Amino acid sequence: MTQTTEALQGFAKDIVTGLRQTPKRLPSKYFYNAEGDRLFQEIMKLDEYYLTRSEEQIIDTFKDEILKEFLGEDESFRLVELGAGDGSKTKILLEYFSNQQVSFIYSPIDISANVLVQLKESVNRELPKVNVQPIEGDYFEALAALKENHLQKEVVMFLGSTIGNFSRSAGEVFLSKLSENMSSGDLLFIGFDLMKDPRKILSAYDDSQGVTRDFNLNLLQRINDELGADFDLSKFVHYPTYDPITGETKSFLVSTEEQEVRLADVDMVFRFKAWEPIHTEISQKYSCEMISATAKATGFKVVRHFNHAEGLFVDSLWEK
Ligand code: AVI
Repeated sequence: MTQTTEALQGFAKDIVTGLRQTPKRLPSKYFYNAEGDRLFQEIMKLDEYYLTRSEEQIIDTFKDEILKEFLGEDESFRLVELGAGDGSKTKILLEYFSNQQVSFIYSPIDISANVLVQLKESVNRELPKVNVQPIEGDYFEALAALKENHLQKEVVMFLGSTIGNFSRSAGEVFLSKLSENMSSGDLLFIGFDLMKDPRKILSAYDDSQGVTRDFNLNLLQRINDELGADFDLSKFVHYPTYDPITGETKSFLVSTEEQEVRLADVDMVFRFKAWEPIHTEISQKYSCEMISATAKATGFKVVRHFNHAEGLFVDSLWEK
């Protein structure tokens, strides 16, 4: 019997809701199953994907100035990281702070206990002097709990241009909620990918080895695996676009022919016209003016921008 969308939960509900929309869309947060995580690690090593290397360069170049800004007049702080992943960029800072005998606590927040256990183990192994206090749960709930028991300045880090995976308006809603859950004087250290040569941006999302294509298509494979669907991956093409006016990079999977796809577990069939797209991801690029306007609109004041040497990326420091 066909289920109503209301009766479905979580993954199934989001997928069905997205495929029922016109144009069809799928949430990019579902890229990150085990295979998606592996492919994203591969993407970060690609020549064309300049984002990770650029941010690493900023953090490494400015680590002493970043520390001065984080400390300000205070003697200690809590470094709260949203979505740390394997923490490779963060470890540059953790190592430097630890060598400088700074008093700080590192609190990565993640919804996955498994991610936190692995991260804590690797930081303990590589940097045994760092005091790691992971927090499992939703970002805003975790920040609200810290705010209630505010013992020292919090420095929230949101690296990697993850904010770019929200549209500008959704990003503003997210950052406003973040600001509501921080105290006056707390800091936000946030990575933005900058607008630049459109061809450079586009090739970062359309690499020559096809890793980003596989990353995008893996979402259909995940729906096959988890919802008993019969997407034929060879009948969809990966198609990224970049709009140099708005700074939006969008990724699509385009159906190469008219076809039907059945999601057996929810007993639903979705029809695709020839060349009908599914919008799977947004990767918003910013100008410095857009970053400042975003800070202002969401309850923050820009302290300073840490710029990449060739202007590819910026880590921006904001104060609540
Ligand atoms: C995680 N996020 C910032 C990446 C980005 O650049 O938007 C995800 C990604 N999508 C395709 N390549 C990388």
